[in-house]
Amino acid sequence: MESERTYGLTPPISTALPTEAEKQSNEALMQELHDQGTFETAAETQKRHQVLASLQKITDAFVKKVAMEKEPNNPVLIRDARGKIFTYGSFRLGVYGPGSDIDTLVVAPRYVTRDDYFKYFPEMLREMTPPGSIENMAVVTDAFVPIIKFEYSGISIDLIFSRIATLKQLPADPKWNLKDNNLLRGLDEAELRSVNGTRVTDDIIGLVPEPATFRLALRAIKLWAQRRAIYANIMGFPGGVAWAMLVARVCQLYPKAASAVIVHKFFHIMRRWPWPQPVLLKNVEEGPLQVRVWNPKLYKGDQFHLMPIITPAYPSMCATYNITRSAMTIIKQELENAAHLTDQILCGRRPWKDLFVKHTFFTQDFKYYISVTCASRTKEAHKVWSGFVESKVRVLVQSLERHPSISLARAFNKGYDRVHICKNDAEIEQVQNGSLEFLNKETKVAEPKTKTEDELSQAPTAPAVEGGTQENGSADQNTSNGTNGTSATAEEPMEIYTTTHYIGLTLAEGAKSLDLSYQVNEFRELVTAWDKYDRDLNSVSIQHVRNIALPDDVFEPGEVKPVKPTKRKA
Ligand code: 3AT
Ligand code: MN
Ligand code: MN
Repeated sequence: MESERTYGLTPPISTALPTEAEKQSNEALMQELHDQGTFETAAETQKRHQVLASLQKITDAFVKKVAMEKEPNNPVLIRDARGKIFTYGSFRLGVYGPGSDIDTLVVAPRYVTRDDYFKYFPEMLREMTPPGSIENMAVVTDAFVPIIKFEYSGISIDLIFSRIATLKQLPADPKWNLKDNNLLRGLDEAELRSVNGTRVTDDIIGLVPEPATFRLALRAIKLWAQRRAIYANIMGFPGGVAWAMLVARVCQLYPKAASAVIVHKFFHIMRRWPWPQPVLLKNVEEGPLQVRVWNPKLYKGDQFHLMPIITPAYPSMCATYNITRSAMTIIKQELENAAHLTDQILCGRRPWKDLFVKHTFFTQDFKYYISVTCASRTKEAHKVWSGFVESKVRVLVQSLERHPSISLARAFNKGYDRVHICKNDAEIEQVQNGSLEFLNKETKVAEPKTKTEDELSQAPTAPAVEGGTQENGSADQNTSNGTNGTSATAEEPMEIYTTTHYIGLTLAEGAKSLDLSYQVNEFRELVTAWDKYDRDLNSVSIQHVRNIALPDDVFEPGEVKPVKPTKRKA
């Protein structure tokens, strides 16, 4: 018998091997995930590996170039100069699909700085690849994690960088990795964040008993969470890393189980999880740096995490620090529903596809919505502005859920990007305030293709939302905010870019009216106080939207838009 390693902080719940029925259910799950298009072809995967091999070559050349520049009289150092690429994200976890990017980290010896990376890497990418194969490059030097984004032969690449300050030469051993905490010594915050992605994913893989079982189960959980619109770190839901850690924990508890069983147990374990007790894959490590490690006993802030899921690699952090109270309510409900569904699925009474049914955020879940529309006059300005506003929507959600008349505020997991063609300032102003009258018909809205089985929405019977001091049910009084400084040429049609986020509201029992002016104004002040906010280019508008007034493009073919209830019951 092989020696059995224990994974995780507690002994397994069961070490049972899969039964025949479970093996069959597992086959069915695999088939369903194929049918749902979550796997790419072997040829596409091979292309990814070619792209990575090419990036490794460029990385070596880049390090050598810097070595020659900085140590011209050190031929040995130049001869042995090399870099190394690592991946993180869905590719590293082995759960990538046809549209996934490759999240890649470039690691270099200590004399190579981030400035060198941004100075040389973009041009070397173009020089060392076939003409035209690198497209849409964006170099973002001042981001939280500085990054070069591009497409290489049609594959999106997120390329980040860190040097290793303790090493003048990277080891040639192909097994060399970033696990050793001492490699973090001397790195700045951006470098620490950059190596963290790889260190965390590597640790997660190393902490599950059967990586292949883990991957298939995680694919299922990811697809479920995406379809239920509860997969979005930025909106206050768990992101890819957090879902991966939850699945990994369940794998530790059932080390021999098939993926189908892991999925089933996942819902049962997680719906009963005694939050705020953290989900940990191993004991939180101390390390060589003067950095904070998640510890609610030491740090008051860490006590506020509602559903703490802690990254294993030093320095451990809470991957779910931004989960809101409403998000937690929704996640628990979804776990509960899925637990019952998978009870049926595992015993063969329902098919796996029932687990992956799309959410009903726009068709059924709410009668009242808040829309947050940010607008810009140029594509470039919009990228920056919409990114910032997106990162703050969760703050508005949190302030809405504290409102006495609101029991639940739920942000949709992503915003809707639209392009509008306006002929004059009046039209621009309407667009800035959320009008879709001047929509460029070419506008594509990013929504994953999903099978839908929606029924007609129920006739809503909640109390009317009154604007309080507002008129027309609009929460936005100062509608011309940010538009004052400019005047568009009357003749030339102008493109206006908008992104709209929708927040669904459930009113508290007995709530009679809904005055959100305080929350709305506070949010508007927060985002427009940003030092990169440019009132000539950017604007933001927050509106009430009734379910029956939702725009058509949030509905997919086959979905039924809510209609005004008729007096009679059908
Ligand atoms: P896809 O298959 O690419 O859709 P993924 O899990 O790889 O799924 P991403 O490429 O968006 O997702 O992210 C990969 C990792 O990059 C996850 C997280 O560690 C890091 N990351 C992504 N976005 C952010 C962000 N805004 N802030 C901090 N870290 C981020
Ligand atoms: Mn990715
Ligand atoms: Mn990415």
